[in-house]
Amino acid sequence: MRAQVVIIGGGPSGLLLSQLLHKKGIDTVVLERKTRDYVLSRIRAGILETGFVELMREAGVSERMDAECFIHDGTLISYDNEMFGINFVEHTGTPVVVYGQTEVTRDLYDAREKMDGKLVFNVEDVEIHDAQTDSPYVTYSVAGEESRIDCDFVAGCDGFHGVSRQAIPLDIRREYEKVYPFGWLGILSETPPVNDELIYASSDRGFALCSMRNANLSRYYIQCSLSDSPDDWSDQMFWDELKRRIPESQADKLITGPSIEKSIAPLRSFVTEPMRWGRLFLCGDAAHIVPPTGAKGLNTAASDIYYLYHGLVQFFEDNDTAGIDSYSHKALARIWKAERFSWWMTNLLHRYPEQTEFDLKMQRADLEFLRENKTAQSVLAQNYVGLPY
Ligand code: RFL
Ligand code: PHB
Repeated sequence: MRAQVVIIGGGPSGLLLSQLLHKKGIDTVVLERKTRDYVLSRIRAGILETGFVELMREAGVSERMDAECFIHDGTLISYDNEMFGINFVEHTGTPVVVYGQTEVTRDLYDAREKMDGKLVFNVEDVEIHDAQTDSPYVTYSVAGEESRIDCDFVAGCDGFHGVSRQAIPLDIRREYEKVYPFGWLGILSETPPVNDELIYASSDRGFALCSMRNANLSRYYIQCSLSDSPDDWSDQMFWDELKRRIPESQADKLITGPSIEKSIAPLRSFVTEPMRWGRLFLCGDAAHIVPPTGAKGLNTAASDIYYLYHGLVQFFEDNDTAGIDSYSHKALARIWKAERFSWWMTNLLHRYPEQTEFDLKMQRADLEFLRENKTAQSVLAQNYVGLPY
């Protein structure tokens, strides 16, 4: 088999790239380790920057998103019983969009299948060969049967645990990592959201986040210990703890119900450099991870896809390598700023095991400054709605 671009990983990064390239007449094959249903069962991101939304429109897959999404003009931040709002539109002219990653991925799968896109599920033993030559190829097997695809380029969109990053030799690859000493326990429940806007809550008992998917589907998170397992937390325990971490005015009106999903995500900051090796390009979680506090993970994946998509189109249409040559540099310049923002938001709002009284005072001063100072709010707003591509 032959394809112009082999895309490893059928998560949002890989599917979006495939769909965008397809619209430009560039053919791709997407290799996914799991099944479509498995990928769609993972509950992840909820907030999209407008840059992401624009890419979905360009890919021709925005119809349902445009009809069903919620537009959020701002967010709420609380500490103890204090709560204040930051209006994104006032500061930046731009809102954010609430539309779940599950729905984004479903829309992309539907579009790819409608257009007879080549998607191979249940692949195993994916290997990238000759990435440093002009004729790379990828081998893989499905149910024990081996296949080979010759191609011009390979896009490694296979997430943090994928094989693409590992294909870059260790003497070239440099990795930067920070692992946080806590996780997020998240639940999804068929209940109305407690507030029209998201609430990022700092409290003596740790961080909490009130988010949503639609008018009757809420997503809540609480900071938890890394040794916890979701089974340690009954629904009742979760709701009780959440209520202790958000302002009383919100706890009093919180509507609870049975969870329909419950999981724990560890928090990590991670970047690998460079993001290109020969004809292999890394995109999304394969190259970088942010803690979810700034809602930046999927959105940084989207900016990678934007740069790579334009670079590949420039190559295939004009035989010009300028876009792909600057890919790693451009993508990393934006990613490091999103890493900084996510790290800062995490530090601002979470309780750390080794935190001293002094550290707590610093955190409180930072929160009070943010509450009182419009310039500080503007800085948060600019980062939250997304820095320009
Ligand atoms: P994914 O989604 O991990 O997809 C990678 C795909 O590659 C497949 N794969 C392989 N396929 C073939 N061969 C192999 N060897 C393979 N190895 C792996 C996997 O099965 C998978 O299908 O990466 P992608 O596409 O780069 O997308 C990244 C996003 O998923 C991620 O950044 C976000 O979910 C992060 N994130 C958030 N991002 C936001 O922008 N806004 C948010 O509000 C937000 N909230 C979150 C989040 C992530 C969370 N968790 C669980 C980590 C909230 C949470 C709780
Ligand atoms: C979510 O709704 O899952 C969500 C929202 C905002 C975040 C992280 C996760 O910062």
